Amino acid sequence: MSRTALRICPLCEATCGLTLTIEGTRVTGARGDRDDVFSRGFICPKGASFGAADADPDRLTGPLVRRNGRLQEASWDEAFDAVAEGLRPLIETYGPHAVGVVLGNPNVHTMAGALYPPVLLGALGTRSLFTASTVDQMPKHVSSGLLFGDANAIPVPDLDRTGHLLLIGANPLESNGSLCTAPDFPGKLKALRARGGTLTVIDPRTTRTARLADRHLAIRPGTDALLLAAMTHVLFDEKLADPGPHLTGHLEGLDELADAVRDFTPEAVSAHCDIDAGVIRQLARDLAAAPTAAVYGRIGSSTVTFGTLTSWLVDVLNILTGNLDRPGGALFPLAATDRAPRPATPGKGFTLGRWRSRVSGHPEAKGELPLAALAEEIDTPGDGAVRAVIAIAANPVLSAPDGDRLDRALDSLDFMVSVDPYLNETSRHAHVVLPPPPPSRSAHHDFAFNTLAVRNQVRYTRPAVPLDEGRMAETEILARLVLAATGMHGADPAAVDAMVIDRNLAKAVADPHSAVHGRDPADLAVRLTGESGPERRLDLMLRLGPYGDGFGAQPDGLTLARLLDHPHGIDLGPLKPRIPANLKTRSGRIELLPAPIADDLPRLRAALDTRQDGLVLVGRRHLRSNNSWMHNIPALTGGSNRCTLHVHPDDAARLGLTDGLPALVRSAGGQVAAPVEVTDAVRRGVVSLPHGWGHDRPGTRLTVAAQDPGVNVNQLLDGTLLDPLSGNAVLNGIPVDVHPSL
Ligand SMILES: Nc1nc2c(c(=O)[nH]1)N[C@H]1C(S)=C(S)[C@@H](COP(=O)(O)OP(=O)(O)OC[C@H]3O[C@@H](n4cnc5c(=O)[nH]c(N)nc54)[C@H](O)[C@@H]3O)O[C@H]1N2
Ligand SMILES: Nc1nc2c(c(=O)[nH]1)N[C@H]1C(S)=C(S)[C@@H](COP(=O)(O)OP(=O)(O)OC[C@H]3O[C@@H](n4cnc5c(=O)[nH]c(N)nc54)[C@H](O)[C@@H]3O)O[C@H]1N2
Ligand code: SF4
Ligand SMILES: [Mo]
Repeated sequence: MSRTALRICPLCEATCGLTLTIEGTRVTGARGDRDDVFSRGFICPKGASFGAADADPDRLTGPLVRRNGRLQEASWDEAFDAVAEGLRPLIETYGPHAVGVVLGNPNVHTMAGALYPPVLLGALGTRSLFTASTVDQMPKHVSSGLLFGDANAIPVPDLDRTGHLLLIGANPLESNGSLCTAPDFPGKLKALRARGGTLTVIDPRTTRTARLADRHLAIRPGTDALLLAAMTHVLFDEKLADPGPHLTGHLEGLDELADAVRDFTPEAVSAHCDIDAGVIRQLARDLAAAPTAAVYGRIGSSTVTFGTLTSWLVDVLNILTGNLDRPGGALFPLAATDRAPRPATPGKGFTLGRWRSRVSGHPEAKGELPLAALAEEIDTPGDGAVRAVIAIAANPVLSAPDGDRLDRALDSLDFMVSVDPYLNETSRHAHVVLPPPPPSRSAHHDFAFNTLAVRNQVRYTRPAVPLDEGRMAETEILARLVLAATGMHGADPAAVDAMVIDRNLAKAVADPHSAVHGRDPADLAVRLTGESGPERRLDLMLRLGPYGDGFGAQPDGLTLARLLDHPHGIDLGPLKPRIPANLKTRSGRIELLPAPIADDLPRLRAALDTRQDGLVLVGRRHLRSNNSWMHNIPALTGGSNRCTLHVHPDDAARLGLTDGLPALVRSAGGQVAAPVEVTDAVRRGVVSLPHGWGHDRPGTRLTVAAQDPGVNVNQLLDGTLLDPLSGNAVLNGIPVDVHPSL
């Protein structure tokens, strides 16, 4: 007998609703949920392989503890005993900064990852926080922090209503979108064109997204900041800059901005970007002339030398063309678990560099140090060295620069715990591995992605399949980890949720803007519903959120119970303007030319005087991949999803490279050898390797991935190439030379 259950897909940022077919306890099929209020039945090959990913026989089924040098099966109690015994003495001797917390990408795809790491960090008090953000979107957080005073205020393109989309360094036809949660991104781009809108794609590769565009400009990698600065220049120069009545009065520094971009004429940047000056002018004019438009940049605009400047310029263009915070432009979502809006008041602003990393003196950004600096923080001896690592859903040995060095560094730790379903390149170094259950066994709500979604909506799915005997929910694993790491080992994990609830209720009743101001927190706590601590925490956030019932203040408002009555979700409407209420800068306005940006502009100006003509490397993603951890699913591997070096035919001829034969790629940071794939999908002067490969290290349990391991592109990096403002690793536009490999 088979049955069906709903489950929001956790495999990428699109958050599609899936209908799973389940036989016994096994997921045997997955299709798009046509009634899902947001995804309306969309599904991609990864979502369709949910069952295969869920039932991967290589997933760990219980905790592992290192004994006499070898990882061995253990009970949960033994595992948490080992965590407490491993961590506490180190913290007591060396202090909290000796514990590095490493948070990987799937934390934004699980409820556990949203609810517990903040508690862990707060209780530990460590400054040694390293996350996937600094190999990804930290430049966007920094530019948003500086512009709007809130690092998490990230405008998203209003895909369903815009008339003109300028897409920079993103390939949503493979990635399904990022910092822009939109199920069926491909369909939305087609719909944009069908309604007469324009799609422009800026990408050194002729991606599937580029092929869909009206205009594709194969820019020279790493030069987008120059291009966007020149477009900004044109807007001022041709008197096209017009933020619109809705933003006027909320802006600071417009004249200073005009001055700051004066040198960046289209003629000055053209040769660097390899884009005709006339085309650059036209891009700016078209953007200004479009009735509605949105500029949107992702990985290719972020993981580059000028990542923060590029991210800043993306929103500068949205602002100057009047498109920020208006329908059809780029707007700020308002998620159901966001804080309820309140009257606009100046905020605390956003500060960078409140402390610095020990070895290289990198400034912190958003409380984080660069993931690229993790290895040196471990392997450089001295006071303040990282001696223990708590890794949650992270595989930095493959995803961060110089995996070989990090490999050795992790191996030298006094203690390491990994919360990971796999024994992989990173978790193999752990003293304790705590495996979460497969996704079918977990409840799901998108705390992070709803704040980035192109439509306000809320959905929650309970576990599709009950937990198997002997398994522990990831929420409980993380709650117990919090206790074990903070000297409360053995306490009831429910106490962690109760503590958070009490704290948040105490804050809410003391807040004059809260719907529950002045009420009795104990009375509110008993009104929370939910089968578990995490559910009660979700209930609390929903009820105090912008659409919430305010514990009775808005009787029709949102509660967990009401959400459970709507298994396909609740639509909360299209994105709405939010400025100025959401601004948290000290001035209470959008700060167009913040000091750290102004201070970084000379670096960009200097780039005008340095021509780089050599070969550079960029990355790429494949629709059936997911960073480093889905190469173990047979249904998703093979075909074109391979770790090959894309080389343009002219470059192949010039460099003596042959399709199918290996090439040696060398950079200042290292070298790798990979088979050549000659293709005009990449422009001249640029080669491309995907990331997340290199599954040939011993001591892992990735049977399928190890058969076709590929190479780790991040071995080309030594961790020194960073965007200075954000500490983000430079992963695109790396100078390389390429030779046939003998
Ligand atoms: N050269 C290059 N490098 C890159 C990139 C690039 O474009 N080019 N992209 C970067 C980007 S954008 C990112 S986000 C990072 C990603 O890098 P990481 O943050 O390291 O993420 P993944 O590679 O996805 O590895 C995720 C880990 O989480 C585990 N995992 C999977 N599901 C779960 C779960 O439900 N719970 C737990 N606890 N663990 C789980 C997996 O087994 C794996 O070990 O890589 C970055 N690295
Ligand atoms: N199938 C699949 N989906 C994924 C992932 C995955 O690994 N596989 N990873 C997920 C994650 S963690 C993230 S962060 C998102 C990322 O989502 P996207 O940002 O859409 O990621 P990519 O597909 O890497 O697209 C980046 C594009 O930037 C281009 N590029 C490189 N350098 C430059 C440059 O200097 N300038 C410009 N203009 N373009 C450049 C590359 O050629 C590439 O086409 O995808 C998510 N979705
Ligand atoms: S697009 Fe993303 S969320 Fe949707 S089914 Fe595919 S992997 Fe899952
Ligand atoms: Mo990412």
